[in-house]
Parts: sequence; structure tokens; C-alpha cells
Amino acid sequence: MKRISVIDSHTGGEPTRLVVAGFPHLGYGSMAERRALLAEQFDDWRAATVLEPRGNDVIVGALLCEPVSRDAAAGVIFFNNTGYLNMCGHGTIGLVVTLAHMGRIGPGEHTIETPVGDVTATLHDDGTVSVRNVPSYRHLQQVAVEVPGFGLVHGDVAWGGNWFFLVSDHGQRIALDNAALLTDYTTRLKHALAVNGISGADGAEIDHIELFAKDPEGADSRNFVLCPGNAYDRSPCGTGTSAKLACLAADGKLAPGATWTQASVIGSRFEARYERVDDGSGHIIPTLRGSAHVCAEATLLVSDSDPFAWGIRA
Ligand code: PYC
Repeated sequence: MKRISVIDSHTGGEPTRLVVAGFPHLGYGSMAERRALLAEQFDDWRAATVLEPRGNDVIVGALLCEPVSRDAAAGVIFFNNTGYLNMCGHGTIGLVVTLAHMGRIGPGEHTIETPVGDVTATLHDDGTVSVRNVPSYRHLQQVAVEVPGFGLVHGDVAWGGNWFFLVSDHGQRIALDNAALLTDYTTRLKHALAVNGISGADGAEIDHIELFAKDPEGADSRNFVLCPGNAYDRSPCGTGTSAKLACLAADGKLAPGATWTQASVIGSRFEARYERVDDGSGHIIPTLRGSAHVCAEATLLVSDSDPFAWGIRA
């Protein structure tokens, strides 16, 4: 019998399952190197943690790692039902609140190492968390793509710690009671991008689709974000909000330091702002702020006699 200790939280409704003990040791390399090792040699552990029967398509897993730097509070590797993420904004907020719940950190600034670089998280006295994300930028502007069954749309390709296709001219109703249709639309759109060779920098797959609309409750925008495993983000998506800020900055529609309130399809919110990277690249550093709640502490049991011990794989 193998045992995996986890603590679950949710950030604006989006779950994060933090693995605090029980995974194989991945050595002392960078988070990118450890993520590669996990994917190549121990992927069953990811599957056991987030796939049914213990998990579901919505859960984002986060493996708590010893950081490389003594100055960092933690390292983390994010994963989901289909594989591995680069950065995860809601997951970082969940991680910080969970580390505080465990008594490992208090209010203040904490460096978190991720596979795509360090981020700085601030646990505020009111329990909210700010994440100063990795540098973000718009890669392509208003790319046209035909979505089978729906027609032509235009969108920006941007990096916010993951690759996003951001669309405003979609004509869809962004509302929770329309989630099935939005999932169908964005899944087809993601497929159309791949078929048409539309990618992030260096041919990177665009694995997140983000639709925007007016928010009925007064935020600057409401979004619907399709995640890589085809579940939609219940939170406003930290990396997606970062990608949005990169596009707003590139269009001159949001000034550095101004607040952008991004609502999710379920109405949860992040507040975000950005500063410019001072190197002529046009890149920005977004900071997003939100809150998370710890909702379970558990030990997952992986038994040799269980035919679905390592998850139900498609
Ligand atoms: O908050 O960055 C995020 C995120 C990515 C996928 C799900 N949430």
C-alpha cells in the first residue's frame, strides 16, 4: 500500500490538490528538471492523484518540492488530468494559503520556484495572496481562425506562464449555465489552432483558450477559460489574466499600475495590475491577487489489489 498525503484548497472555486508527502524523490535539480523526471518516470503518481476514482478533470495537482534556493519558501510542479502545467496562478495562491495552514509560512513575501521561473507570492494580513508572475507578453495579434461549426474568429496569442488564445469576438454567452456549449466551442477552437499550425513561440502548443465578455456584476471583464484537459477554470485563471494584461498593455488599453478586475465564469475575481519590464522587450510583469480556502486534508491510498489504483486513463 502506498500513501500520498494531500491538502486540498480552492481558489475562487478552482481546486488545487497539494501533494505534501508520498511521491517518489525527484532529486535536487530545477523544477523544470524535476517535472521532466516526474513525467518520464513517475507519471502514474500524477494519474493516481488527480484522475478518477480519487480525483476528477477539474483538479489541478501541485507537488510541493524542496526549493533549489535556500531563500525560496518552496518549489512546486503543477499537473492535471492530461499532463503538466508550466505556471499556475490559482494554484500558487492555493499553495501559499496551504503553506500558511501548515504553519510553514506567515504573512509577507515568499519566493516560489516553478518550472518556468521564480514567482514572488505575498501573503497579506487579510489572508489574500498576491502573485508577481513570470514576465508575460503578446506573441501574435488578432490571428484569424475558422472554428468548424461556429465560423471565423480572431484572437491574440499570449504567454502568461502558459500559452493562451484570447478571443473577444466569439459571439458566445459567457455564463455558467452555458458551460457545456462554451466547452464545445473552445475545444473546437483549440483543435483548429493546432490543425492550422497556430502556436506560441518556438511552436509551443496553445493549450488554454480564453473568451472574454462584459461582466454583469461590474468587474472589468468576465472570462471562460478552457484548460488543457478540457475542463474549464472556475477561477479567473492567474496565467490567463496575466496573458490578458499583456494584450491590454500592448494595445495601450491599461496603464502600468492600474487595477484590472477579472471575473471568472462563476463570478469569482482576481485583481491584477502590471509593471513594464525595463529592457525594451515590451514584456510586462503581472501581479494578481486573490484568495483561497483549505477544504480537505487526506491520505490517498494506492493499493496493489485495486485495479484502478493508478487512475482511470482514457
Ligand atoms: O490560474 O493559472 C491559473 C490556471 C491555469 C490552469 C488552471 N488555472
